[in-house]
Amino acid sequence: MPKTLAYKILEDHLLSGRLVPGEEITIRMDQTLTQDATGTMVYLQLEALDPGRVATELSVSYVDHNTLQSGFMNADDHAFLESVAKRHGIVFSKAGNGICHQLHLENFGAPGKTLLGSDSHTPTGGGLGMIAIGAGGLDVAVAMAKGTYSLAVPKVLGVRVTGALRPWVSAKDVILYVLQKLSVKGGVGKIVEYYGDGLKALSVTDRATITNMGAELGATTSVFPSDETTRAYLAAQGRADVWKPLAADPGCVYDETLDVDLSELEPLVALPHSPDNVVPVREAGPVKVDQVAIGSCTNSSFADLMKVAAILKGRSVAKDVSLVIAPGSSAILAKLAENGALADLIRAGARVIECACGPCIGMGQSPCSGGVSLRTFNRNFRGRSGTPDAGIYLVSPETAAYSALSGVLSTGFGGAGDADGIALPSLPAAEPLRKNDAFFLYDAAADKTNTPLVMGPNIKPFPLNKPLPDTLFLRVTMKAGDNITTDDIMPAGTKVLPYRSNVPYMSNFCFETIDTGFPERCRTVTEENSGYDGCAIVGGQNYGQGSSREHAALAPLHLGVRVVLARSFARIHRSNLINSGILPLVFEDPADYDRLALFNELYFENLPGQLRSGGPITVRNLADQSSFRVLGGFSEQEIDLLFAGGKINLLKGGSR
Ligand code: MIC
Ligand code: SF4
Repeated sequence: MPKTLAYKILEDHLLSGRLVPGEEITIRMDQTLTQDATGTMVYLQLEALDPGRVATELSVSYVDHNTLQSGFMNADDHAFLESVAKRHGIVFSKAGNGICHQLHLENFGAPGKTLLGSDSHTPTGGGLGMIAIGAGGLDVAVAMAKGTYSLAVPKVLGVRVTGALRPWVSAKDVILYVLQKLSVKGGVGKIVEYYGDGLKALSVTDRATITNMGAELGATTSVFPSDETTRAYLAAQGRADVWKPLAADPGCVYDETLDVDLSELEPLVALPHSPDNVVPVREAGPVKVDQVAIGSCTNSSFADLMKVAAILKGRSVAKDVSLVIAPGSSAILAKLAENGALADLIRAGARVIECACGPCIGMGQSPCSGGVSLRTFNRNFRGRSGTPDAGIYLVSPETAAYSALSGVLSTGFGGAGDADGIALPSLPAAEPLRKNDAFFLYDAAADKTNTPLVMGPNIKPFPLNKPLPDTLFLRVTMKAGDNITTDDIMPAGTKVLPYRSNVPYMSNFCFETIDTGFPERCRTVTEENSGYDGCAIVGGQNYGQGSSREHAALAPLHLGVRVVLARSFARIHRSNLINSGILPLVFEDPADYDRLALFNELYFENLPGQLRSGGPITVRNLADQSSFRVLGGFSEQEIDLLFAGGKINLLKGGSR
């Protein structure tokens, strides 16, 4: 039977299970990546698993999130990460080298390979024809130790691409269009596979913009074929040897399909505060702009920044606009410096900052109070920029640069740009970028496990759960709404992000942007003699969407959360909860969500029996002595994890 490209790559890596949607499979992981904000936990967990050299073909540890170093914490973390890399044969990318996904695409991604990353935008690699999946840190640690990863087989959604993009319309508009059509929940349980004639007009970095932001669809990953365009990109990187042609079998059948005619697209914008809140720029109304930020793993490629430089060249950023640009990698920045485009950016009034995540994760460049910031990034969740009442608009680099000049949200599309004498450059599909080996440390020597770990005082052990008891008596300490993000559960930004290695400290900020009382309420529940076994969180639909940060499970675990009840869960967060031994349970009747309130007391009886039976689980609400039912939908492997109180306990033999 003809197969989709996604299933062909999965089949090639299949170790156990059947490729049937919903069934659990285990696949071989060729590569892993980590970044520093999730990486310290990943590597503490890896050390707990006591491995030798990593079992993957290649593992890379990037430093890109916590590069402000406003105290000793980050530099200590970087030293720790470097020491772990040496011990286990992991490539280390130093701070300043760039953003993990951009760097991985440039230097290590290869068609047909599998990649697991402790960051939700790992699917960027799908632009090169990889199956690249974002996961919680512990899953990545296990992939490094054992070279494997287990997941429920996703369905495949085929996106047929035809036509060609018009000037001032680019890859960002393609994915914004897909988000408009499918929403932030539209990709859940699916791999998004692109095919069709229109692909030849999209470069690898365009494709990577699209697969990157497929994360915002909630998709497991997104993938493009590997074709002549891929070959040209890899050849330009001096890596033609890793190229191979890959495509879906002709006549394969997709579970769902979507058509995108590139010629029909126009510049789009995601309005605050969700990436799927998409309208055409021309319909967004007059929006006066305070800040424009260009960069992030979505839109910081050489081609993106060359377009920006061409738009800005010889002009000035509007007087009341602050324009900030963070290139995706040091190789890109070096090339912009060498060809003079950097001078065009600076002369136009751009603040060119370090090659790192920076403003995308709220590390600096927060907009002014109530400000409007146009960003080429992938997420515009409320508060993520560091300014709670700012409005973040997601746009393409072309729209961002043009708006920086005009001072209002606007586009050169439809003649206006050309009328202003701005001609967009015609760029080759791939431009050679010289790898910047000054920023990479390779330590491939066989056994370095006696290299000492460098652990600063901010690095604290990660919390461990207890094995599943027979009964649970819990108190509801949080009732949250729909689409709660992991930025809501465990905020980032300059105040909190530097403490990623210190879960006890971080947990003081849990749910801070929604309800500052949460940590304290949990503490009264977990104090001795309270009579409770712990806390429960109640959430709406798509609970835990967004980032892969495991801290959104570890901080609640530290605060005593044993169960999260929601209308539905986002994939990575659900796994992170299970890996931490916290039960993610879905209301059988969604209306039961409305019947629950803060401080309700919930009683679970015969939990092991109920879990093993695979059927609905009954919960008693002591507030009115009513009962309701929730569903786990757990695989055998997940049940074992929950019984043991989490993955580390299970792997260390703590199962009951
Ligand atoms: C993000 O974009 O939210 C992050 C920061 O890159 C996260 C990872 C993290 O929280 O460390 C992600 O997307 O997974
Ligand atoms: Fe970094 Fe932003 Fe990309 Fe996350 S989305 S990896 S914070 S650039």
